[in-house]
Amino acid sequence: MAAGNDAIDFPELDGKEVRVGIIKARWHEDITDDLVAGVKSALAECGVEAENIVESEVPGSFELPLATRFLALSGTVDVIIPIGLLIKGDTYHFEVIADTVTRGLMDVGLSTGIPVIFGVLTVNTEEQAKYRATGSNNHGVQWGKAAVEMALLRASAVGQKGRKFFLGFGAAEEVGSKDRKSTRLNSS
Ligand code: RBF
Repeated sequence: MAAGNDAIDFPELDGKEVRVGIIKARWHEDITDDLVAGVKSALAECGVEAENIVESEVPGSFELPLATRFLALSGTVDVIIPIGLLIKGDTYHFEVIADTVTRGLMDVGLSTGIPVIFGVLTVNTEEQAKYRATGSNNHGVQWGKAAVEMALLRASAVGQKGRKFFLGFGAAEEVGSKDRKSTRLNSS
């Protein structure tokens, strides 16, 4: 069974107008840095401009959901990739926060409409984490591609930069500001 970066294929992705937010948790930073590098290589492959990538960081994975929400509400990015690594330790920390962080990140995407990619590795050992953060199995690569795909999906669904309006999935039609206004009024 295909796994890791071979698990799915991605279509051709044109990211030249996509703005991406990356938020890295500093716990296990040598490994989260590798994941960020994987993300950036995929973004470059998709044509995302370096100047359209916003990077910030938080102490640990527990802080990712709120930081992601702040960035989503800022309106400065089209998609966010929160990156963290939770490794099972001697305490119940992992059990207590893994699901919560996951749910928190999902909630931000659903409540703001800004796509949020799940860039948190939840593993038993550091060795498992390294395997998933290096070489051809660097999961950051598929997170970067997933981010561009979801940003383009959002653009086609709800428009971007005020030039389009919602028509459901597929190609949104470009409309002028006058049309936008009347569309909004009619639907209210
Ligand atoms: N943050 C992570 O991103 N990954 C971890 O594996 C991790 N393990 C932790 C283990 C313990 C016992 C504690 C107290 C915190 C840990 N954190 C970890 C940090 C956590 O996500 C958060 O930054 C801090 O609890 C401060 O809110």
